Amino acid sequence: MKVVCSPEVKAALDAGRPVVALESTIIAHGMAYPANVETACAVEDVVRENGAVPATIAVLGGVLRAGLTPEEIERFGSDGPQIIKVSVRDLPFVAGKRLDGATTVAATMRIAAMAGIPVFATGGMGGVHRGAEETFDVSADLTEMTRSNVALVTAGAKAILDLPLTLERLETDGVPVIGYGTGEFPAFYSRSSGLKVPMRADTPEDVAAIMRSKWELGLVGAVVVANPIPEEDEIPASEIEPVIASALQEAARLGIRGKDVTPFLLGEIVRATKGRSLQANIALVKNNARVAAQIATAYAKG
Ligand code: PSU
Ligand code: MN
Repeated sequence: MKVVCSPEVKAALDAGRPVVALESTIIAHGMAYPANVETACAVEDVVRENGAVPATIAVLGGVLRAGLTPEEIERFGSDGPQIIKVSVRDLPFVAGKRLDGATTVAATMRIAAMAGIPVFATGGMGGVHRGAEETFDVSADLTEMTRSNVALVTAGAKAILDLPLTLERLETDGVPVIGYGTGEFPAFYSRSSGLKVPMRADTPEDVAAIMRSKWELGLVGAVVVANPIPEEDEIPASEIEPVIASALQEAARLGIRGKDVTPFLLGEIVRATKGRSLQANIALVKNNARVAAQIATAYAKG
């Protein structure tokens, strides 16, 4: 199966110019309409302003696509949760049944790798959920990081997760986790988590060199670039933690399971913070898009 690239994405890839992959679950399931569409378009603009071509990835009518039109982004945003959230497990279903699908980090990484796009910006990657020792809830994003050669720029991992266990799993899987301009693993809404990153890089060129070395060594899989939310947009951990705790309680009370867990928790947090967490989320995605475009540019120079 081939990935169908937009003419702009195809031209950039053919010419060896920088491209940044973007996911679509964040559009359909991660934010409400119309903030989701505004953010998706603003993020594409940030990628362009920083010298790269944005490739928003999704499945349309069963076709794997890289680079959506503004009309397609508008439709994904307004149809929202009606569009199937597609992780790697769901790809054969939506492709086989010719359906639309909003791709998670895992599915987007796979499609980006198939298309030859080595850099991908998201908000926050999935990881090991709190209580995973009972629920076994570990995002397929982590599994895919052992399979697809893509650098993922993420604001650390969402504070709804178990961050120490997420880092342990990445260590076991041999996935480099690079603190970008920081020695600490960022916690999505907050810059700090109290957890150290195993390595640090301060420039796009340093990250590009690490990516090249990983793949030249024949090591398969992702490089995680943990990029903290800008200071002016962060929500201190002490403020967000009680909100997360009550969202987790509510999820348990309602028996939310499987792929519904992450969208449910994000929605609860937006409601409880009266939109402040949404502002933080938008700011960090844009910041990740900027850094990803700079890394893609450095990597393309070879
Ligand atoms: N980060 C966000 N918003 C999101 C997600 C991440 O800021 O909506 C999505 C991503 O698509 C990620 C997914 O891959 O949540 C993880 O879902 P799960 O835990 O079910 O694997
Ligand atoms: Mn899960």
